[in-house]
Amino acid sequence: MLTRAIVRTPAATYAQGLTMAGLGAPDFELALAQHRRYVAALRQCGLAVTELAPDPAFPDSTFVEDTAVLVPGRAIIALPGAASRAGETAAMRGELQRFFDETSEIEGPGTLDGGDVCAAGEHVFIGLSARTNEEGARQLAAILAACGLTSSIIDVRRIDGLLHLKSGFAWLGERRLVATEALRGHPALERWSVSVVRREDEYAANCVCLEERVLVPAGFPRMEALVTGLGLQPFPLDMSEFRKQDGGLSCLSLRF
Ligand code: CIR
Repeated sequence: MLTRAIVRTPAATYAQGLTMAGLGAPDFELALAQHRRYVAALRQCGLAVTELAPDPAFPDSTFVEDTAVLVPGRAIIALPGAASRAGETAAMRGELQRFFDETSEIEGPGTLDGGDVCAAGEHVFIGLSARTNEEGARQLAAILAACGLTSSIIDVRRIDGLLHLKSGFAWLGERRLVATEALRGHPALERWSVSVVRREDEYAANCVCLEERVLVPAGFPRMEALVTGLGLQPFPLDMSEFRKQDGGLSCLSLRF
């Protein structure tokens, strides 16, 4: 059961971050308001939230999920694949050491973004992407195996529009997954119950399941209906200013 989350408030340099979305420049004040709402939602769902101060040296540092992979009892410090983001892990390492006795590190030449890692109970899906390479995935799989967790690889490098695996994929508890159309039929998903969303709803496949509630981006009624149909409760949040920077709901927090 998840009890805590770590977030980082967007910095004034937020608009200078990486993006391929082509949706225009983000409105910083609106991003701050959406972030406040996101933090409030995590608290409403029962999580104790640690809010880290903005770090203007790293425009993408609000996307804290990419800096680490958290499994019960262990924090694995990632090594983000984008050069401008690699330094984000230093501050997060110190923060996580307050909560985790055991830490591991992804080491070069491996690279790994937390956004490519989807923990689904005792199993972890690891995406290969433009940010996570085979060596990073191999190192993570070995660390997870030592923790008693199984893993499988999903290569999204040829899938247009997916920055990370979780840009189009999420765990909804038990054996339930939600995935974008392009991942339908992937061998790693056999024996899982996969709800497939249409390409136009792909952004909403990045959602966050917190027990019975599922944080979903606002504006995707088919996704809300899908969540309701699974007996869960959708909790829509406006994400427009994070989407402009290629960020999804899960990217804004580390949950453990
Ligand atoms: C980046 O390109 O790294 C950021 N602008 C967005 C990161 C989004 N993170 C995620 O999907 N886990």
